[in-house]
Amino acid sequence: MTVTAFDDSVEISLGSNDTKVKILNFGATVLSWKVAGKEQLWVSEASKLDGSRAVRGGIPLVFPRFGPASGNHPATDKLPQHGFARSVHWEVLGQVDENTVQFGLGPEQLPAEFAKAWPYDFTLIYTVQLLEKSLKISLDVKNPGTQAFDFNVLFHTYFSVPEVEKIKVQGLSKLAYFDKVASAQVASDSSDAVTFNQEVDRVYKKSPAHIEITQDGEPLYTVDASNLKDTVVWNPWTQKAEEMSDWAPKSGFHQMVCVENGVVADFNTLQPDSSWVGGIVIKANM
Ligand code: TA6
Repeated sequence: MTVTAFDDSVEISLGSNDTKVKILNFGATVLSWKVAGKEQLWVSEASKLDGSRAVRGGIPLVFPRFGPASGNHPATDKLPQHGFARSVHWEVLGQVDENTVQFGLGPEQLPAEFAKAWPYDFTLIYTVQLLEKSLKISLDVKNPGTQAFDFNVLFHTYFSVPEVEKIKVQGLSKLAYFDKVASAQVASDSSDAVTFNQEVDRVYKKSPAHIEITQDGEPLYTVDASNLKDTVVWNPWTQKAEEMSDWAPKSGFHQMVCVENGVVADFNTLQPDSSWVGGIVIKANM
């Protein structure tokens, strides 16, 4: 096990078999997760990696708001889509143990526009642990201030897949979801899995903690969430991929699926002198 700190990132390596994870200090974004030399995450070839905008791919962190301004949440409506966490430089707090590193974020690291838009005292501790075939990530949100604040949080994971049209996301069947493509609430997902032959953008409220991404009946990935009650499933498909300037290759939506765990359907409210922690364990079934 080795942990190497670079100017712009930290890498945890399990050594000989090329199992490693690279986390950019910018956004504390997991940029690459290799298991036995095989990349598990999708990153756009046109993604900015210079801090000029959020990474398009990997595992961006959504905080403190999910989605665009809604007009009905003044405390976060002045923030950009998906909040600021993925678009600011985090502090590398250091190595917790041989395969675990931590990043921190507080008001002092926010650009003035974000600090003004969301003027709360907060501390975020982001922990990434690399195991043989899985990645364990958690976020600890602390409120050291005197004002309660609301927040959304989402681990916006872009999984790499051979061909999304052969993929099933299982564990969400029969559940209600909000279909962002149709802007409609769907009472129950009648199919036994989410499949992909068009744009999919769904928010499942109060979803199970265990989700599987399968191909031909075999799990490619399993996702286990803790203290994250909602799941987002997204594939932009052709038109949205065309519209995103940082999406390349344009056909790349065939090689990815986003299965994202968080608290997005409603806001968490964190009282002064309290904290909240949630996280995911994603496992590559190689
Ligand atoms: O998580 C799915 C989603 O909310 C989609 O609606 C789409 O907007 C995606 O996030 C990407 O958002 P971004 O701000 O990264 O372009």
